[in-house]
Amino acid sequence: MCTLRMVLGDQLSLSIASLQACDLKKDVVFMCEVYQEATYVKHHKKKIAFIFSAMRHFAETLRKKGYQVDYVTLDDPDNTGDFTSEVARAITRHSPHTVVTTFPGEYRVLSLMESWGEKFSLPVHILQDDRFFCDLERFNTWAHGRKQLRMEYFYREMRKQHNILMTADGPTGGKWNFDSDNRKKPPKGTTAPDTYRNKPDATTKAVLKLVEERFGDHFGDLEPFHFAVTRRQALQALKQFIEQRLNNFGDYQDAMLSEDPWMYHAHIALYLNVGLLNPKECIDAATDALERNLAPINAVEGFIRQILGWREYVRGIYWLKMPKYATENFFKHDKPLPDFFWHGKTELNCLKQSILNTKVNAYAHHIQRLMVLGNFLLLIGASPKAISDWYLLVYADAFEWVEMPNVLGMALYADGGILASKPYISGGAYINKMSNYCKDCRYKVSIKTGEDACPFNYLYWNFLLVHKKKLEKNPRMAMMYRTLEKMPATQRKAIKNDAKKFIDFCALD
Ligand code: DLZ
Ligand code: SF4
Repeated sequence: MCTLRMVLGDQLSLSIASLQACDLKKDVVFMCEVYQEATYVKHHKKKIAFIFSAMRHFAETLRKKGYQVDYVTLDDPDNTGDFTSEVARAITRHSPHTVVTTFPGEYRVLSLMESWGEKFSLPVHILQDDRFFCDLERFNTWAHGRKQLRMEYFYREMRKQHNILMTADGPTGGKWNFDSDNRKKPPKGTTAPDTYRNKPDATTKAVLKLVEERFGDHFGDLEPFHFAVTRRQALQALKQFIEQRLNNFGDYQDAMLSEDPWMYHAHIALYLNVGLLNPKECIDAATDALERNLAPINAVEGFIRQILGWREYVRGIYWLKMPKYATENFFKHDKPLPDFFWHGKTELNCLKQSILNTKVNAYAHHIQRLMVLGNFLLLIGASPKAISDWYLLVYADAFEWVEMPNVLGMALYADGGILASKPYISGGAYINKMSNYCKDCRYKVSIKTGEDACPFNYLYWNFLLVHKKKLEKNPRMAMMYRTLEKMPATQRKAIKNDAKKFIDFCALD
C-alpha cells in the first residue's frame, strides 16, 4: 500500500514537506486543477493560467525525477471540481494507507484538510510548511504577551537569529532600516530595465486556451502571458532583477510612473508564493550583490526586509488571528466596490493607471496597491471583505495568508491597529509627490473642494471628520486633528458635501 502525497498549486517546491519522505517506488504524488479554487473568488485569468501552467510543469519535473504523479487536469471529464471530492477519487484509485499534505496557505483549505481523516477513515498528516524562516510556533512565542506586534522588532530578531546583514558591531551599514533613503522621485526620462519575459511553450499554450474557454468572463487580460512557469525560469527572473534593477530598487521604491508599470521592483512575489523560488536564495542573491558592490545597502536592506521581515510577519499574524481576522471591520464600512475597479474607466488618473496595470499584468507595485487603491477604498468606506476579495483575485502573487493582513491590516486598518499604528491615508499631494499621474488628470491636485478638486483631498478630511471618535486619541493622528480643528466651519461643510456627493456617485457608477 502507498502513501498519497498531495501537492497544492502554491506548493511547487521539490523540498516541500509532503514530498520529503517519499518512496519513489510505492508512493503517489497527487495534484489537481479544480474549478472551485479558481472560482470561489473569480481569479484573474492570468493568475489561473500561471498556477495551472506552473503546476503542469512541476508535475513533469517530478515525473522526470522518478516520482509517480497522479495529475488531474481541469478538463478531465471525471474531475469533480473540488479538493475534497478529488482526494476521495484519488483514494479510490490508489487505496493508500495514509494521506500526507503540507500545511496550506489558507484557513479555508486547512479546515477542509482537517475534515479528511474522519471523512475517509484514514490517517491524514498535515506537515508544517518549512519553506519559511519563522515557523508558526516561533512567531506565536514572539507575539505572546506583547501589547503591540510591530514588524520592525520582529524583523530585527529575524536578522539576528539568521545572521543576515549583521556585523560584529550590529546591523550592516549601522542602521536596521534605510527606508528614509527610499522615497526619491525618479528624474525625468527614467526608464527601468524591463521585467522578465518568457515565451509560452506548448504546455502554457494549452493552459491559455483552457483558461480562455472556461474562465473567459473573469477579470483581466490573459495575454500577453510572459510569467516564468518553471523553477529554472523563475531563477532567471531573480537573476535579471538582481543584475539590472536591484541597484535602483531602494531609491525609487515608492515612485509611480504612468509609462512604466514595473519600475525597479523585483516582480518575484508570485514565484516565491507558489514555491518556484525560496526566500533564502533570494536573500542570498541580494547580500551577494551588496558584497560585490552591485547594489547599495538601502536597496539590499529594503529588499531583504520585504522577504525576511514583512512576508514572514504577515504570515505569522494571519495564522495567529484567523479565523476572526477575516471579519475585522474597525470602521464598520459596508459600501460596495465602485464598478470602475473592474474596468478602469474613471477620470481619477491615478486609479485608472493602477487598475489598468492590474488588469493587464495581474500586478501593480506595492505603493499603487497601498497609496492609490487601498487609500481610496478606505476613504470612500468600501467593505473590507469586498476589498480583500478583490485583492485576492486580481494579483497573481495573492494567496490569502499574505493578502489578507496586507489589505485588512496595512491598507485598511480594519483590524483596529494590530498591524499598523495608524490608518494609511493621504490626500492628493502625496500621490502627486510620488507619481506623474496628476498632470494628466481631469482633477486638480492643488484644489481642495469643489467640482475640480482632487477627490482624495476632500475624502481625506471627510474621513478624519467621520471617524474622529475612533482616531483622535491616537498620538500619531494628533497633528491632523489639530489642523482640522483650525479649519473654518464653512470649509468643513464643503468637505462633507463634496465627499457625500462623490461617494454617492461611486455607488452609482
Ligand atoms: C489559487 C489556486 C487556483 C486558481 N487553482 C488551484 C488548483 O487548481 N489547484 C490547487 O491545488 N491550488 C489552486 N490554487 C491555490 C489554492 O486556491 C489555495 O490558495 C492554496 O491551495 C492554499 O495553499
Ligand atoms: Fe489622483 Fe487626484 Fe492626482 Fe487625479 S489629481 S491623479 S485623482 S491624486
